[in-house]
Amino acid sequence: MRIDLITVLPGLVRSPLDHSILQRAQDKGLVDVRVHDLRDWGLGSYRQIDDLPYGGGGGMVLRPEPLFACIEACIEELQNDLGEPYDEIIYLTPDGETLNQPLANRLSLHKNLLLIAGHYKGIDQRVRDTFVTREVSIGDYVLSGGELPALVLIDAIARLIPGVLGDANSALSDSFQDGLLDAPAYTRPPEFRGLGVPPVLTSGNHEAILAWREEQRLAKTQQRRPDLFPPEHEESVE
Ligand code: 6GU
Repeated sequence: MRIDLITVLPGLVRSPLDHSILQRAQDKGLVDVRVHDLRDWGLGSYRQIDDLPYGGGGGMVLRPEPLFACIEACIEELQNDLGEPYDEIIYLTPDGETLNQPLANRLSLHKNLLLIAGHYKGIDQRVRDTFVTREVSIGDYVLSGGELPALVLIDAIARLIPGVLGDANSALSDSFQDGLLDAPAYTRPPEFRGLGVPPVLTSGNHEAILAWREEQRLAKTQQRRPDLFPPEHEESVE
């Protein structure tokens, strides 16, 4: 999958992309993330990218010219590299649809995504009207910019791409993947500071272990997330 990310803070997004699962996904050639600095398309000798909002109010708005130029350059570069268009151009914004597992699943099936991380008071509406095909929020709280949400979205998508995770099954057994929270996990030692491990897990009885985990998942979901209960299995890919 090819993911282009437009940001005014390229340094902020670099480190998470260069570690752990996301790094491995890129090293394996399964995900190709390219970060584009909007400032490169800024206006004049000050490379201006933002301005005061028409109609007043606080904060700054990203101007349309640098974003139009950057987005059009990305579209052209993708066409030159792969001969393909973006499947989605996604603007990260608190007023977008809330990210959940079914949406991550759906987006992970695409080949080419362009993500736009806004900043300040947002971006000029004409950019949204012209290019953006989907607007995504990562939850009902306000962050300072779209960079962290873009990284959250990239992580949620990349780990679903076949071959990215070591264990082919582990993405499927995640909390939320089938609408239930995950069961408790234990590892060695079997006793630590007087704290034991549920005997079933060391019993060697695989059927009993599966039954125990299912029981734990149901109980935890009912207790912590009654809004998810009963789980809607049909919704997992949509
Ligand atoms: Cl996508 N952007 C910002 N600035 N804040 C958020 C968000 C996005 N999602 C939740 N809060």
